[in-house]
Amino acid sequence: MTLRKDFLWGGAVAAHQLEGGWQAGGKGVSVADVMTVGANGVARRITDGVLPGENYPNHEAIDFYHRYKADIALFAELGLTCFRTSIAWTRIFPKGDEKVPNEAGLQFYDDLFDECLRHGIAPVITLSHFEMPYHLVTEYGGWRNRKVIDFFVHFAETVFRRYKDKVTYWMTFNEINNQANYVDDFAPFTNSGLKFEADEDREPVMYQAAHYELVASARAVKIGHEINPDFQIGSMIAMCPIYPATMDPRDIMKAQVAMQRRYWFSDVHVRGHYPSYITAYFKRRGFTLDMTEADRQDLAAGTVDYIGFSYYMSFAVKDTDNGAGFDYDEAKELIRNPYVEASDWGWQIDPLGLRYVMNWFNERYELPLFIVENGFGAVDEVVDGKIQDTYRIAYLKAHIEQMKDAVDIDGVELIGYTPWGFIDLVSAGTGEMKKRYGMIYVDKDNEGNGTLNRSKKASFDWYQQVIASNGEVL
Ligand code: P53
Repeated sequence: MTLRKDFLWGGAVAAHQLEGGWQAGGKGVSVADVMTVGANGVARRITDGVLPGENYPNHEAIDFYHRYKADIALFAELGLTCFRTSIAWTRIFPKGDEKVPNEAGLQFYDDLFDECLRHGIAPVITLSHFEMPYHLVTEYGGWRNRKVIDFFVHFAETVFRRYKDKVTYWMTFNEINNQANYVDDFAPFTNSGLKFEADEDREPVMYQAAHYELVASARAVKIGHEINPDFQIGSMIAMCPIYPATMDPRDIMKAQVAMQRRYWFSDVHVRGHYPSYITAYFKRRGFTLDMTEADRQDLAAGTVDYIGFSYYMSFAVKDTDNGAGFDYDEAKELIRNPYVEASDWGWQIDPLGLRYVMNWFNERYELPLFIVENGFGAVDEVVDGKIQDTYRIAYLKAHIEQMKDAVDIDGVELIGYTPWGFIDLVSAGTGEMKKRYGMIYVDKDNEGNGTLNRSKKASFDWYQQVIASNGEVL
């Protein structure tokens, strides 16, 4: 048997993408609540607060807030041994800067985790998954403000204490490195609650926000370990490896720089200090960031226990500036890789890349890995009452095969695998329901119409036997 006996087979979601109940139980407005629905190739708009007449898909999402008991029974039938979700910060601290938490919000997650545990499903919890309190954006400028560190640490400490006997696996910031693309509005806002002035130099603002988040993450890790030494607290990195377009040494160098710009975040999480290539870059660009000696001590004292990461696709880059500094602009310089297929949304499907990145992480950090997202966003059609999502099964099967090779052939230590959106939910990038990842279908469309009924797709039956055989039967 390739995978360890206690391998965690799960599914992954995030609070704002499935719960709905955006004002239930005293919940506050989060950044996800002010994002409208987009479409394939059409960005979601970020509105000035919640405005009448707009379609905000996260407000209701798939109404998991009211349906979680029946849903978890279905997750148990699927055979999950873990369930990755997040705690909506705004249920616990509706505005983010309160001293006293909202009891109704805390109780909701007590009930949810109890329900999971009753079914033998371990909750795996992300503290901040694209859903910070909107009040922290309007009053403090989001993570550009150092004060937000204390608010986050207070939130982390509150939930660590409350759920210390119910949750073992935690992650601090979901895909903290998405904001390496600071040119588009999406990632800076969802990661860090950043909104920019028209003429503002965005890049140093992103680095400053990321620094505060890394300090907050490290402080949370340290406190978490004090509250329960058994806690496993990980990073969460969006891993899209960036390949060189050719064997031209300039392309190789360009790809290396691109990887540095996208993955220095995990260096800090794991090693507890900044890598020299990034401090040299700050110096060269003249970025003077607010980083104190106390911050450096915090970073060193709160390194992560494992690497949680998402893997959907790979990127490729070509050197187009003839080596003039090999600087890299994530939003502009990526090219289409002709060796791999792409999804309808242009995400380049690359199963072997999963084995490649598992080796990359293992070589660099020698920490256990946890694949906390992987999946295929596609349009599903009901034929004779059932969705035959063979394309999704093919995607997941190909990735699980590579994951097993990384364990078996390359000796990588792997904790678990939680495919993304295994129950259909609102897409983060586009706000659509149509971009589905699920093994469980949810009857709802982009306009918000539908019964919200749940039903099993063909991939449900397939994944059930994958889990039952601990990955032997694919
Ligand atoms: P959607 C970009 C690149 C890789 C992962 O994404 C990303 C994103 C943001 O769109 O997000 C993660 O829904 C994220 C989830 C998200 C999922 O991937 O845009 O952690 O919240 O839903 C899939 O298709």
